[in-house]
This record gives sequence, structure tokens and C-alpha cells, in this order.
Amino acid sequence: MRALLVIDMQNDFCPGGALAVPEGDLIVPVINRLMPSFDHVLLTQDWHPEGHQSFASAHEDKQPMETTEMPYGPQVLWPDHCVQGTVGAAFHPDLHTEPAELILRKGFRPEIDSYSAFFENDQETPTGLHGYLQTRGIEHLVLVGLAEDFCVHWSAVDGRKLGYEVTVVEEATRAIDADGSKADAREAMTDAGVRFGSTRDVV
Ligand code: VGL
Ligand code: ZN
Repeated sequence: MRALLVIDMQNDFCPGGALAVPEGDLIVPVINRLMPSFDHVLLTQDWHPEGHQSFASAHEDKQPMETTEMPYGPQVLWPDHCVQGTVGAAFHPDLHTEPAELILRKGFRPEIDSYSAFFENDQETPTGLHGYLQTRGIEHLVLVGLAEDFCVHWSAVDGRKLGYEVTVVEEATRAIDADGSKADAREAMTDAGVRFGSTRDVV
């Protein structure tokens, strides 16, 4: 059984948002058109409290896109984004959310970021998604959404680590691409056994 996992399709990751991914909005209709081909549609939502430690504004002398050392390793510092309850944290208004059977929120612990839909950035605190998928008998994940080089990337690699078949739909994702992060992400996903497909391959 397979599921469509839609990663962080939120206003702040679209043009005009706080952490805009170029062309992020263009994939909304592509994702909407994929949904009817799936029995299971799941959405993730980046969901940070104010003052989250992944925000550059929470650190003295740090600018967005700089890196800092967290107890769990290096962490890119972002502009404030997807603050709980704000318009920026809401799903893109054109995204079809009705077909979703689960909305998984992540990044809500103040001290730790969570790119992956499976584990927070310490790579060990689980979000609970693996248990959900296992008990529902879902074995193949088709990943779409934002951003390809961060949350899609880490969700895809962790999905492979946990034994899922993982396909990323190329027309239905876009990257931030800071410092070559898109090419690095592609390589890491390919090495992990993630497959890349077109919408035609998955409908
Ligand atoms: C994301 C950076 C910070 C993402 C979330 O959804 O890819 N990127 N928070
Ligand atoms: Zn975030």
C-alpha cells in the first residue's frame, strides 16, 4: 500500500512568504491533481513556537542562512517562519487539504528543529509517523512538497532507513538551493535508494 506524503506546503515557503522557495507555489496544482490517485494522503506542517532555536533571531550575532552548532550538530539558522497560528504557517490556500487523513505537525519543540517527517534533527526523537504508517500497512511513500533540499530530502532518506519504498515526484517539489544544497540533497537521496519519478509514473 502506498501514500502521498505532502511536505510543508505552507504560505511561508511560497513566494511572498518568510522563507520563500522559488516557484514553490507552482507545485500546488500538480499536487492537487495527484491526490485522487492515492488512497492515503498525508500532510506535514512546519509548526514552530515563537523564538524557536532554528530562527536566526533567537541567536545573538547571527543572520539567516548562517549555521550554528546545536547540541545535536550543525543547524542552519532561518528567518522566522511557520510560527504557530500565523498566516505563514497555514497551508497554501489553493492546496486541497480535504483528502488528507493525517496532518503531522513538526518542529514544535523550542530547542530542536525537525526537517524530517520521521525524526527531529537529533535524528532520534520520533514524530510518530513511522508507527502510524506501520499500523496502517503503508509501505511505499510518494513524496512531494517543500523544500526538496531540506524537509523532502530528510523525510525521503529517513523513510528509506526505516525500510519504505520512496519516490520523489520531481515536478511536485522545489528547492531552496543554498550553497549547492539541491545537488547535495539529490546525491544523498540517490545514495539512500530514493527513486525520482514524474507524475505520470505515480498516477
Ligand atoms: C524547511 C527550513 C526550515 C522545509 C522547514 O520545509 O524544508 N526548511 N524549516
Ligand atoms: Zn522550519
